[in-house]
Amino acid sequence: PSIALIGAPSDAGANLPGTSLGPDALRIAGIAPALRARGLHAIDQGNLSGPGVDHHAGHAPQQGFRHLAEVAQWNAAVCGAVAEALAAGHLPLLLGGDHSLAVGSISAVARHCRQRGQRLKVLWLDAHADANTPATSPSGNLHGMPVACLLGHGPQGLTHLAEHSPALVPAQLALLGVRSVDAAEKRFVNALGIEVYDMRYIDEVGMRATMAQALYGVDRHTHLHVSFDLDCLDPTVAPGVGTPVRGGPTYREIQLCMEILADCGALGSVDVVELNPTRDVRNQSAELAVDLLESLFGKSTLMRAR
Ligand code: DIR
Ligand code: MN
Ligand code: MN
Ligand code: MN
Repeated sequence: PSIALIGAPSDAGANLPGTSLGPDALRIAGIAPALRARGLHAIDQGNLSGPGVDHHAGHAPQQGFRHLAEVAQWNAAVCGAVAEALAAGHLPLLLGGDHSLAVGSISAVARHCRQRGQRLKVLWLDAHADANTPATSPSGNLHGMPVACLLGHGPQGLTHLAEHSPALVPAQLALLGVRSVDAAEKRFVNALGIEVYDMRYIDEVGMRATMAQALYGVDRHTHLHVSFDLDCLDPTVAPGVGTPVRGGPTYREIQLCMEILADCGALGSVDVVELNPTRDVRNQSAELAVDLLESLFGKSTLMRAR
């Protein structure tokens, strides 16, 4: 299918300004030509528009979150654009923007799958569990809450984007690369029985066996959504993020992850989020993201017949 690149230049859900520059940094790193070089038809739809926020104003969280109105408005736009792309038969590739935008993107994907009776699996690649609720969040930043919102826990403006709530049930979701989880967030993740492959698991069993577990039951008829937070990567390879956490996958480990995802043949939609060019070094994290997306879309580093 054609790939629809949808830019969502928002930092309303983030802890810092700067993820609003993410879509253009990915374009400058050559995302569209890289996909075209793979023989794919990539259509850059440009950027959605939405409200800015003033991170310097130092607003304290209200009812547990910061900038909810702005985040909800961005997510409504993202949900609409992703739904439109799916309806047109395109594979939506959301260029974030902070990770709160995955609520809109995945709400649209979930509705699409529900309407077609198609199985959905969401793979969440992230250093964080993103499963805070307004009651548990230590920061009030909505980029720390999208998993909870998608599971029906959060403000109405983010839990009902595509009418049906919750958008997802825990069994449709797997978190991978996790190494920074707040205490109350950990209780929430465990209480809901969310599938988590944290860094210790990856260290102990290796990426290949981890991926086999995470993709158990995913076949070519499944819609696989990959929500890729760039802070999943070790900050030594991807410094351009707002909340870096040491101890992430190496370049080769995450590339293997992408190659295995490509091989499963079920990829249906993707988010690339949390790129913050103001924290980057000569756009290297954007270039790395493009490199990894090439792998996700089937580029093989070895001499395989693909
Ligand atoms: C932290 C950080 N758990 C929070 N979360 C981040 O603010 O809720 N998510 N950075 O991406
Ligand atoms: Mn503010
Ligand atoms: Mn995240
Ligand atoms: Mn993260």
